[in-house]
Amino acid sequence: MSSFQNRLRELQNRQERLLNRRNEVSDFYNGIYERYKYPVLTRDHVPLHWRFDLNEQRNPFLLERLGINAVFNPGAIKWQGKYYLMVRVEGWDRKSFFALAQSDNGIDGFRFEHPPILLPETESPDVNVYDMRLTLHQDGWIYGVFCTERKDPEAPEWDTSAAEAQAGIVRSKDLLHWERLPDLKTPSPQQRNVVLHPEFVDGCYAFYTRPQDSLIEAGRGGGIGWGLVKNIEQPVIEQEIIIDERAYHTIKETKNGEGPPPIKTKEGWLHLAHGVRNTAAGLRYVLYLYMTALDEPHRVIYHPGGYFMAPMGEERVGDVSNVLFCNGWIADDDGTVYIYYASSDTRIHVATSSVKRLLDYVMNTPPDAMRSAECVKQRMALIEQNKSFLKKQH
Ligand code: M1P
Repeated sequence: MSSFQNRLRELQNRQERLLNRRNEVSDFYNGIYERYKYPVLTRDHVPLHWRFDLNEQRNPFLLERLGINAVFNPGAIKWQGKYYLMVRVEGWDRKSFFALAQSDNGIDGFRFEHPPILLPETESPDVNVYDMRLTLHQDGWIYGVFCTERKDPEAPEWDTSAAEAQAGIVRSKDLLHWERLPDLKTPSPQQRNVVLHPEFVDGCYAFYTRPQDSLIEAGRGGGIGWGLVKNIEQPVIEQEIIIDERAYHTIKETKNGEGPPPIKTKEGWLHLAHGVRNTAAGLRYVLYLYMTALDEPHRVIYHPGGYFMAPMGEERVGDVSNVLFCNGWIADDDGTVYIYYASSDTRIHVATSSVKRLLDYVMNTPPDAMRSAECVKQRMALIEQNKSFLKKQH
């Protein structure tokens, strides 16, 4: 066997071991969710034939021709009994594309069984596309809302990083073939983290938005927004209101953004979002939950203080360190919730919980008291409540 063949065999075996590795609940405990020992997807899960030219004549050294830098920020959906992730796959060239990975149980065995998605374009070509949110809408379509980034047409020639982010929209009936609709128009100069609500509201399509002044800075864009669209084939939000504001000295001081489409529960719509604050080491992204009213999905009724999940251990390190980001979760028929989150823009993990536990968390965790003295009072109240229990134990 040639050294090309030996190396290839070794790579194939190594990848097969990775793809077949069973996942295990980790030692971490907070009662709210389980974390898992292994990421569900890394760049090493990407099929070898997407990266290497496997022809020995053309590629005698078995060089990786089109490498993959990272897989992260997937949309998620359970479809025909399988758990699907619409993964943001980023090449060595910094461009992202979408690819579907599927698993039978939602916690391991994720594989890319179809080639990358051929995303149709509008008359204004996308330079980069990423972070698709999948919504199975009441109208029967599966929608994918993603960020489309293009060079800012107003930027002077010397400025090679000014860009414009907007919400692109596609829809499908099978997750593989997608129809592109026009990009969403809103009153804001830029948009990211736009999510389609799964049900009609007042006969309209409803979107969670994140208005922003520039590519990185939310600026005057005050938080997670909301707006209605009459015609999804010409999607325009005329009026955008802020439903979950950024706030000083909180986990969402710098910016925030809606995660996946909310889960409908008997108590209200359960939302997962990310909050960002600045530190001496750069931006820190954590995840938080909140709940809105069933009849008014834009009206916040519960907002636990602090974060729900923050980067830990190896999650803290990656291409953009100190980041957890989530735009996909699945509420299963038995009430299990699979939360697919990415760490540090590098890899994808799963955490599991249940609708019941998440409701308990959201409805019974005190809100952010906003000042140290008030936070101490919250904690003293808890300590006080626990006194009688501790006495009984001794
Ligand atoms: O790098 C962290 C995240 O930054 C952006 O999120 P936001 O718009 O809230 O700043 C996104 O580009 C996201 O993809 C990325 O994970």
